[in-house]
Amino acid sequence: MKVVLIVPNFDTYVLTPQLGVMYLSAYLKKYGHEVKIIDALRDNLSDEQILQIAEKFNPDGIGIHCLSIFFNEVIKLTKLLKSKNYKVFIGGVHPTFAPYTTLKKTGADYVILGEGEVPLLKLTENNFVNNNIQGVYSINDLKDNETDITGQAVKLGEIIKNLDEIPPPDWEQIPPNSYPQAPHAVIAKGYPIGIVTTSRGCPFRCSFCSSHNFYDGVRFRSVDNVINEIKYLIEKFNIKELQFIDDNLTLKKSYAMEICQRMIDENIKIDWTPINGIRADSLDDELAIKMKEAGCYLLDFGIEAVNTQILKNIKKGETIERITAAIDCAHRAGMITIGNFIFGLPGETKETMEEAINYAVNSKLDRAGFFALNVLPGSDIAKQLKKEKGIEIISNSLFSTPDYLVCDLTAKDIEKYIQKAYWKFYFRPKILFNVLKYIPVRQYKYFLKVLIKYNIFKFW
Ligand code: B12
Ligand code: SF4
Repeated sequence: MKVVLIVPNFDTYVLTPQLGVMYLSAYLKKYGHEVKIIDALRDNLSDEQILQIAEKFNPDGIGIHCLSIFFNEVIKLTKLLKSKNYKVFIGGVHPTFAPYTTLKKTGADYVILGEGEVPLLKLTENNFVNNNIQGVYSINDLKDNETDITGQAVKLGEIIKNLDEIPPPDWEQIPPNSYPQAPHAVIAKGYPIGIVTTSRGCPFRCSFCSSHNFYDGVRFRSVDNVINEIKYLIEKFNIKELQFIDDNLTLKKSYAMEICQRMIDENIKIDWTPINGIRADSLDDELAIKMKEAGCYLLDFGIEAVNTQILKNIKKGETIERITAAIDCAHRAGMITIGNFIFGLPGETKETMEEAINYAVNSKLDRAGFFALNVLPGSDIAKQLKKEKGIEIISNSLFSTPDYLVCDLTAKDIEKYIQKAYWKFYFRPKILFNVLKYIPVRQYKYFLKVLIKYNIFKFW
């Protein structure tokens, strides 16, 4: 069978390879199917250009990757592809948590829920006819976003328990050096950048996040498997930076220590960072020093809130004292530290936002990100909004403004405090100098785009 997998185009300042579609491509190829990945975001393609490329490949089925933020683009693209009578299926986080709405609004043939490897292979091998494949639904199979037509809760696709059985992502199709600009977080030390995940899932239950509802627990790849992939990326694609995108690379200290030790022992010399952020729980001096020795130059912490009651409200399972201790460890080990805060969480007030700003300014953080709460489909906050107010969440704003209010503040209040936070944090000579020092000239355009998106030039 011939399958096209599409990463849609949308307005963003972040551009990195999508690991999910590369895994799907590699998995389908393992079973003898032909796959073409079209990254319309990287290539800035219009829907018509996507269609032209797809038509040339003459696929039997077309899959679209979908996050909530570009759901509107997915609607338009699917309608165009369906007008040409292609079999279209949509996968990723958004359809997983909003399957019925996705099918209804797009007119796609199927949504594929959860991890896509197994259900997509089954659907492909069945000539794109769904004979009760777990996690695959058409509009006729569903009653709403949570239940199927028989009243049963919708099921996610079958998973591959042993992650080592999934072949390495299909980097050949979208090599790291074809993503020269606007990487994750704008500031990176070296190019090209390789992206790796060592695990899938997260055992925590933060109420603003959907990860724990997408994955059932955590699975780790073997250390050998991860190390081989890193070596492959360096040898084959000459990557100069490595970004781990796990939900939490340091979840299991012994595992993180082993990855670092193997990088040291095998003389793998590369700058790297767990760019999605780590939790503070497992970071101590021993691990921080080992990470630094293995090449880690930056640690990003999901702090979210400073106020004890808010941390409890969001079920973060961490105290601000523990977070501060972890930042101190990273700082002592000589790594750049970033802290990310969310404004507008349940229980937020002007005082608690002020508390967070003061914490950030007085901490050892080198950089900080302040984001408005965006309620993500699949998160516990979204479920609560649905239950209490009947609101069906479509989250597609950019974290500079809240999309749904879950505290007693207005959107304007939250936006204002975000601007204030950025001003107070960054307009200090030492911090400003340190940030500018790390931005390569070619990234200035994107850096400016970020500042504008977050309204940093609007004065408090
Ligand atoms: C790495 C990451 C990033 C990176 C890389 C993004 C990229 N290019 O992929 C960066 C930092 C750039 C990023 C940015 C954003 N991200 Co992000 N990100 C993640 C993270 C931590 C891991 C994603 C990943 O690669 N997982 C590993 C791969 C293997 O899994 P996967 O992508 O989900 O793919 C599997 C399935 O989803 C499915 N699947 C996926 N696509 C398709 C397509 C088809 C046809 C099929 C059948 C199946 C299928 O099969 C895949 C293999 O099993 C997730 C959280 C998480 N744990 O998933 C958040 C997450 C996906 N991001 C999220 C968000 C909100 C964003 C932003 C919108 C933030 C912003 N406002 O700027 C942007 C969007 C930018 C973009 N270009 O997509 C949310 C999405 C929520 C939602 N409902 O859509 C998540 C879930 C985090 C969360 N808070 O809950 N992100
Ligand atoms: S925010 Fe991080 S720690 Fe919390 S549930 Fe999501 S991935 Fe896990």
